[in-house]
Amino acid sequence: MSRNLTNPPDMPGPRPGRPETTAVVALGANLGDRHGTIRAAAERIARLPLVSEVRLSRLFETVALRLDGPDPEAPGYVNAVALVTTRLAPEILLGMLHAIEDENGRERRERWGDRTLDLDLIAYDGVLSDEPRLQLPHPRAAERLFVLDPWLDLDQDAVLPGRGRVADLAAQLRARGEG
Ligand code: A4P
Ligand code: MG
Repeated sequence: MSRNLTNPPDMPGPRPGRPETTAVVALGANLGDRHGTIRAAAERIARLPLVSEVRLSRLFETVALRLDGPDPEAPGYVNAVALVTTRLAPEILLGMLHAIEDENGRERRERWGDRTLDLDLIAYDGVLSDEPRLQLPHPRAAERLFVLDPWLDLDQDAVLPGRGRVADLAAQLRARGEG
């Protein structure tokens, strides 16, 4: 086959790619070195391809929420939120978050059971999704102070898409004695 190198065929231009957006990731751990695991997970997220910045909130001590309610007898959680600037598509980002959970010895035995690391995608830009594999925003985020408080720590003006201001959601939960 001969090639005309003086007049090469049109090459595709650089792929336009996806614009940078902010993803909100909730981190939780109630087994092992909880603080160390959360900080290491945030650093690991920062090293993912197409992630340019990660801002980690302070770490919050919280009571374990079980399927039947809060359980002060269960190992307590450390929770945090990270604001992730990324060009990864949300489903790809969630797949990578699951891989980081696995690297940290996450076992999926029982729903809402004890865990070395849980990484949930709380929101991705304003995207709404009802897919069981990727619900956006996270369907239980609005009822959880262990998500809303660390998010507010990073951004007092945060908005949960479709649900409203995070500060208002947190105040409503506190007024009802929930969360
Ligand atoms: N999935 C769908 N949408 C999402 C999303 N936006 N982010 C799917 C993350 N995952 C999403 O998740 C179960 C399935 O949800 C996955 O297949 C995923 O594709 P999982 O992490 O394997 O299981 P899980 O975490 O036990 O279940 P679930 O229902 O996601 O639990 P939650 O809501 O994450 O709650 N108490 C305190 N104090 N702090 C905590 O952080 N966390 C939980 C877990 C319970 N109690 C807690 C805490
Ligand atoms: Mg989870």
